[in-house]
Parts: sequence; structure tokens; C-alpha cells
Amino acid sequence: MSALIVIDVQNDFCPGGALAVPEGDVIVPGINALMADAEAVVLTQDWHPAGHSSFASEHEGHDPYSMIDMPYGPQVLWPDHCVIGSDGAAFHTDLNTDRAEMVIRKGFRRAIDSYSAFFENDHETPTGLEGYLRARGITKLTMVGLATDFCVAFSAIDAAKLGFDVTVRLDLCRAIDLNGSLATAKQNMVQAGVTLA
Ligand code: VGL
Ligand code: ZN
Repeated sequence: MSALIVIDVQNDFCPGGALAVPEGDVIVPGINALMADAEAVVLTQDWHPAGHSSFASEHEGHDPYSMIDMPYGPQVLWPDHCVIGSDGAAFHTDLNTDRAEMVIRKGFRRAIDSYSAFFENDHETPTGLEGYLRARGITKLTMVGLATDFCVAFSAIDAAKLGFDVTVRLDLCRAIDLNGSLATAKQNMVQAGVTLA
């Protein structure tokens, strides 16, 4: 059985949002169309408490989009985004959420970020998505959404490492592309055994 995993199609990642991904909204109609034929649909939602440690505003003298060392490894500092319950954290209004059988929220612990839908950025704290998919007999995943080079890539690589058969539809993703991060993410996905389509 297969599932469509829609990563972080939220207002803050779309034009006008706090961490806008260029053209982040243009993928929405194509994603909605893909849902019609999907056997199962899972949505993920970036979901940070105010004052989250990935926000540059929490680190005096550090600008958004700069890097910092966290106890769990290097971390990009972001503008405040996807704060729990805010409009920015809501799904894009045109995204069809009716077909979603599971919504997985991530990044809700203040001290640690979570790009991947499977593990937080320490690469070991699980979100529970793996267990959900296995319990439903889902082995094949198609991933779409935002942003290609962060949450989509981290999710796809973790899924492939866990043994899922993963395809990323690049035409239904858009990237932030910080210092070549898109090219690196594509290489890393291919190396992990992810199919790029
Ligand atoms: C994301 C940066 C920070 C993403 C989430 O969804 O790719 N990127 N939080
Ligand atoms: Zn985030």
C-alpha cells in the first residue's frame, strides 16, 4: 500500500509568509490533484512554540539564515515561523485537507528542531510516523511539499533509510536554496536511494 506525504504546505512557507519559499503556493493545485488517486494521504505541519530555539530572534547577534551549533549538531537559524495556532502555521487555504487521514506535527519541542517527518534533528527522537505507516501496511511513499532542500529532503532520506520505497515529485516541491542547499539535498536524496521524479 502507498501513501502521499504532503510536507508543510503552510502559509508561512508561501509567498507573504514569514519564511516564504519562492513559488511555494504554485504547487497546491497539483498536490490536490494527486490526492484524488492516493491510497492514503498524510499531511505534516511545522508546529513551533513561541521562542523556539530555531528562531534567530532567540539568539542575540545572530541573523536569520545564519548557522549555529546546537547540542544535536549544526542548525540554520530561521525567522520566527509556524508558531503553534497562528495563521502562519495553518495549511494554505487552497490545500485540500479533507483527504488527510493523519496530520503529523513536528518541531513542538522548544530545544530541538524537526525538519524530518520521522525524526527530530537529533536524528533519533521519533515523531511516530514510522509506526503509523507500518501499522497500516504502507511501504511506498510519494512526497511533495515545502521545502525541497529542508523538510522534504530530510523526510525522504529518513524514509529511505527506514526501508520505505520513496519517490519525491520535484515538480510538486519548491526549495529555499540557501548556499547551494538544493543541489546538496538532491545529491543526498539520490545517495540514500530516493527516486527523484
Ligand atoms: C522548514 C525551515 C524551518 C521546512 C521548516 O518545512 O522545510 N524549513 N522549518
Ligand atoms: Zn520550522
